Amino acid sequence: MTDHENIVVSRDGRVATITLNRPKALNALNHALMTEFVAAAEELDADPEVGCIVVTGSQKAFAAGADIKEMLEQSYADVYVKDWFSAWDRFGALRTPTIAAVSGYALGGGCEVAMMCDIIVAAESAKFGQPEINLGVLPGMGGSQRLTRAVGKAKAMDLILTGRQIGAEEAERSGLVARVVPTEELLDQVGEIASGIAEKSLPAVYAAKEAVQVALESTLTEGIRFERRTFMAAFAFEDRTEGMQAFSEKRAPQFRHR
Ligand code: CO8
Repeated sequence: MTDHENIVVSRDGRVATITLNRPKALNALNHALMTEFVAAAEELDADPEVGCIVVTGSQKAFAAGADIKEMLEQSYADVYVKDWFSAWDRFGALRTPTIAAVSGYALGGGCEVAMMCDIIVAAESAKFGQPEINLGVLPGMGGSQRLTRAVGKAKAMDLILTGRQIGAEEAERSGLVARVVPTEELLDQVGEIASGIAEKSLPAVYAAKEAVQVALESTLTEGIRFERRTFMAAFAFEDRTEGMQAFSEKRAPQFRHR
């Protein structure tokens, strides 16, 4: 993997980790970081030897938002012509499962990147918020949409209109995060979740992820139809035969596609 200035990419078996690495700016997401991050994520996504991608930051900050100092310099024409930050959409569209391991601040764009991931695991120290309202703007990387889908209108309006931060416990209670773990155990516990996912059958994982995403973007009837057809299509996977055979023979499955 090539050298990066704003991220660190590491591999442990079938699990890849992208660590945001702009400590002086609390991992604020500038254009250079986005470009490196999305390119690295797409490269990992295209590698069938990678079964799960973990995204993390430092203990103090997952990411404190888009880079405010960089944004300050931009005009409307600048951001419109450059389609500012649209590359993040490509990260949200990866097929490989992604887990955000959040410690410290996940604010603004930081919270939005965490929400682009499939699962958020929060350290007890995590703080989530959409403080853009305090800068005279609103969320711009999907926060008003993904947060509302994750936690519902009441809490989304509360967070987006007041700009207040919530801790890990409130975030879990609200449905924003999947699990809360002791801060010092964050990376170990996320590593275990990630390697567990990475050992499953890759086509089944891709299909399951896609089905959940369809739930967020379709009617119930369309979603059920998509799920049923995809479930039936899974009968064509060799790994499905192996999975069911292994169960019948009381042994662990040896998936071929993983
Ligand atoms: N951008 C740029 N620099 C930042 C950012 C940021 N978002 N956050 C922190 N920093 C810098 C600080 O300026 C400081 O740098 P320096 O030492 O050079 O002054 C350094 O990081 C350390 O920060 P603090 O001294 O402020 O640390 P504290 O522990 O006192 O405070 C906070 C931590 C509470 C996280 C505080 O830094 C803060 O409030 N940060 C800003 C949070 C914020 O408002 N985030 C939202 C940004 S807007 C956004 O994300 C919109 C995304 C949509 C873009 C869509 C484009 C189309």
